[in-house]
Amino acid sequence: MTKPHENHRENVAGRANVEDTPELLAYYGDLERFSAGALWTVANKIEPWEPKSQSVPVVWRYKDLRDHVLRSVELVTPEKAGRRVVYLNNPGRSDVAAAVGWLYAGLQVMNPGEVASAHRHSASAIRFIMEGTGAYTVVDGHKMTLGANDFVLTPNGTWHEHGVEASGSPCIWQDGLDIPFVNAMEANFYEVHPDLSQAVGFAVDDMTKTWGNPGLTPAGQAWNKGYSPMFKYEWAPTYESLAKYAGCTDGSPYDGVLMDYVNPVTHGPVMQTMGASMQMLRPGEHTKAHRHTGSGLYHVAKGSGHSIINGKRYDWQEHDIFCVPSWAWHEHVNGSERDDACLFCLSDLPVMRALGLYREQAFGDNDGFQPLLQGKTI
Ligand code: GTQ
Repeated sequence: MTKPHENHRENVAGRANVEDTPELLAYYGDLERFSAGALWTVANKIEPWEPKSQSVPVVWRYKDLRDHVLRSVELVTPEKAGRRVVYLNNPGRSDVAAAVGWLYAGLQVMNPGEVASAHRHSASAIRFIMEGTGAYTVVDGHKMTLGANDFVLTPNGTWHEHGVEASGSPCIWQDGLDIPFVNAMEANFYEVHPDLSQAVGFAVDDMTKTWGNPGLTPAGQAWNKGYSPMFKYEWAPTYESLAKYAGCTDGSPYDGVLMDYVNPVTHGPVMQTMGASMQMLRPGEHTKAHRHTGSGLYHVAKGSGHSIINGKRYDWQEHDIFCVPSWAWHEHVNGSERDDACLFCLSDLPVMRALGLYREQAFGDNDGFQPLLQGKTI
């Protein structure tokens, strides 16, 4: 650890640049005794020229993790563990258990017939289903059936529980929560449901059937909560929408064919703190590099390829998860000349935008592609 007064000696007018002297060191010591400090000892660190993410780019490969996730089934029960989850631990963010930035992620596994008790918390969550049949989630009494690549919300404050029907098969899904963010805001509450489970009070999948119809909204139905009433976004209509849109757009040079999941009432993000998108990279597509504020956690929904993040290449295939830290240069490449590839992305962009912190920049040089750092394939 560097001591505060050793941080950043930048010889730039207008920036802190004070050499230590015995008098100053004594002065710093005196201030410390009264829980105070001299700003110039920390100024360049707390006000960097541009964001300096503590997260490092990581790819979590499903072929590496899947067996370990399944092993947890023999080791702990959902009753004992609360949630049987292997979480994704970014080496730069293990102090706050984040996968990237202020986002948490984990791989949860459940066997047929298992149920994890109902709870609610201030953190919001999504699940992205990876494999298995018979998975379901209940959110505030609304039961949703879940298939591969479906994406379900459990917004902040909603009671939720997960299970797999006895007739199903072992299920694995990705959880994504804003736990680190809500903890950073010192606003996280947690409650276990008094009955440990909820009564289902509505027709199965009613929220998606009510609110998820293209171009139509249920007459006379009001919804004014801060999150989308469409709790589940299914893969088939998502893919169909991307394919249709791809048929009539050149897409973005930086993102290919990208669509945001939205709250059908506001057309804004699905939740206040986290947003989600699905992007299609057409066969052979290589997007140009850009960077923006906001952390992204990508889940490969379909296909294979690689991304170049801050000059290093990260190869990925179906169900791998990788992260792009805030303000990191990134470009994506579909490795197939025949098939499209689809990337689901969970992000904190709604926070960035709502707070006026969103900023983006195109990589200007080299036709918009990052030069690869030597030997940097991960
Ligand atoms: O299912 O609400 O992976 O509270 C971590 C914390 C899942 C959940 C996780 C959680 C949940």
